[in-house]
Formats: sequence, structure tokens, C-alpha cells
Amino acid sequence: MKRRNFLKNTGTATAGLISVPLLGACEKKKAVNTITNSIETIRPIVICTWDFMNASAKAWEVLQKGGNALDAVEQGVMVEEADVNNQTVGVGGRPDRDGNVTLDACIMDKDGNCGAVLCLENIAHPISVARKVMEDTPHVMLTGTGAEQFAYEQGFEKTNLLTEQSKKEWLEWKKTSRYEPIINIENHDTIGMLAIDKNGDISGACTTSGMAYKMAGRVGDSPIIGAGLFVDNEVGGATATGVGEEVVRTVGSFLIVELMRQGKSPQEACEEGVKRIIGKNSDHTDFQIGFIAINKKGETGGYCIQPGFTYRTYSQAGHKNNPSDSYINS
Ligand code: SD4
Repeated sequence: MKRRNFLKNTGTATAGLISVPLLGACEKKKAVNTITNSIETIRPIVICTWDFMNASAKAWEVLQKGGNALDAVEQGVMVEEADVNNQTVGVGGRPDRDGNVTLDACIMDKDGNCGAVLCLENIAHPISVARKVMEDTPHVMLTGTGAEQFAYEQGFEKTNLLTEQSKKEWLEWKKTSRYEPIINIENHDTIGMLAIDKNGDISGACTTSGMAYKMAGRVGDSPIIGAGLFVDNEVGGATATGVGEEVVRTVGSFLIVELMRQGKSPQEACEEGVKRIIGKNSDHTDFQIGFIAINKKGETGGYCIQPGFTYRTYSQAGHKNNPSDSYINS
């Protein structure tokens, strides 16, 4: 069943697109910005959490060839899912306390379609399974064995996700088994990615192996639409990295998009999102939350509770690693 066929595309953002001739290597279009009603120039751009140069380069390659934002974010984050040296995403991810690697991912497109997989085992590319959930089922989320079964039916191969390195570290951790999930000051690298394509359309993706040595069955924010990721093609998109429980409590990414809808810049919206979380935690010194956001004009922002957070942008202007402001530093 193709759920998309049942959805009516209201096309609020794309309805205003007016093509203009190609300008150099970068195709530019004029679009009516539905927030401000002003005419803005749209240029493709991709942004992602942390310093994922290869992932953003892959997404940029898709955008530069004229590909759409959905393909760009999927293919971009797949680079990190395949990287065994990234122990927070995909193959090589750190396992839960029982030694099982369980993956969370979600994806959202310009029409508000979304798909997610939670606690998925033995599949190297959860983001692609999430996309299949979005496009080929009437559902938004599949979890655990149901998600895994669905993946096999869709032709995904069974893959061992636990690398020797992650296994060694887990066995070491088990010697003390102190469960102190104050991750994401050192233990981070979840990838959230947002892109705008040549039509000015926005999509986003987020994928992670979650908190290292978590309880079996634990799910964070990353596969939860509105928490780890949210896109509204009329406004912009946001995505999160850090301690998922805190992001879920504030429905962080949705909040940031709504703040942009009300007129805040991506930077201001990310700062406000972080401050909401801080407001609910008297002691916020031992965890990290970072948000990045993009608006319809292609303006970007990023903000984090702890110092050391960066986010990468890739656009016609080039590849840039942006150190983000942090609450502690401010
Ligand atoms: C989670 N937000 O599962 C994820 C973890 C993360 O960098 O972002 N790690 O809570």
C-alpha cells in the first residue's frame, strides 16, 4: 500500500515556486516564502549534527545533481550508519546492557509524511527501513521484531552490528556494570540531518544506536517525530542530539519549528529549545543536548547545553564546520 497515494498534497510551499533561468552552476528559484510573504532566493543546502564531513558531502552530492532533499538526507546519514568507527550510529554502535545493538531512526519529508523504526536489530541501515515504513505501509512507526521482520520482507539483509571494538568495550563496562547514562558529553555522534533541495523543499533524517549500555528496549528521542526530528515545509526543520529523555520531555524539534513559525531565527529557536530543557533541570551540568535548525530561507542555527558542539553545513558556498554557541559558555 502506498500511503502517499492517500495523502493530499496541499503544496503550500511549492505552489508559490516560480522558475527562473539557471544561474551558473547553482540552480536558483524564486519562491514565495509562506511565513513572511516575501520573495526569497532558494539555494540547496544540507546541515547535520557534529562534524560529519563525509555524510554531508554525500548529501550535497545528491542535491548538486538536482536530487531531492529526501534522497539527500537518507543517503547522507547512511554514510554514518555504515561507518564502524562511529559507535553511536548503525554498524559498530555500542550495545545495550545485554550486549545487543538496537537502532532507532526516523525520516520526514516535505509533505509531512514520516516513518520510524525503534529498537531495530541486525539491520545496517535503519534509516532506509524507516523510509520504507513511510512509503510502503499505512503506519509511522515499527518496533523491535516487527520492524526487523518488515525489513527482511523488504529485502534488507541480516547483518551483525556488534563490532569487536564495541564488544570489547561492553565487556569491560560489564565488569563494573555501573549504569550511569550521563552520555553525550564524550559519548555522542548521533546524526540528524536537514536539507533543502533546488525546489526549496525540506526533508530530514535522524539515526542512532542510542544511549550506550541502555536498558533493553529503551528508546530515546531520535526516532520520535517531533522530538528528535521535525520538518514543516512551510517553516523549516530541526533535529536533536544528546540525552533523548530530555528532548522527548519538551518535544524539542517540534518546539523549535514552532518557534521559527512565530518568527524566531533558527539560532534563536535552538537557544530557546535548549533553555526550555535547562528550565526543567536544576542540574544540567552532566548531560548534553544539541539542536540544529534550518528555515525556509536556508538560514541555519545550532545551540547546545555543553560546549564542544559543532554542526556542519554544506552549500554552494562550501563545506563548513560551525562551532555552536553553548549555554555554559554564554
Ligand atoms: C538518544 N539522542 O538515544 C540519542 C543519543 C544521541 O549522540 O544523540 N547521541 O537519546
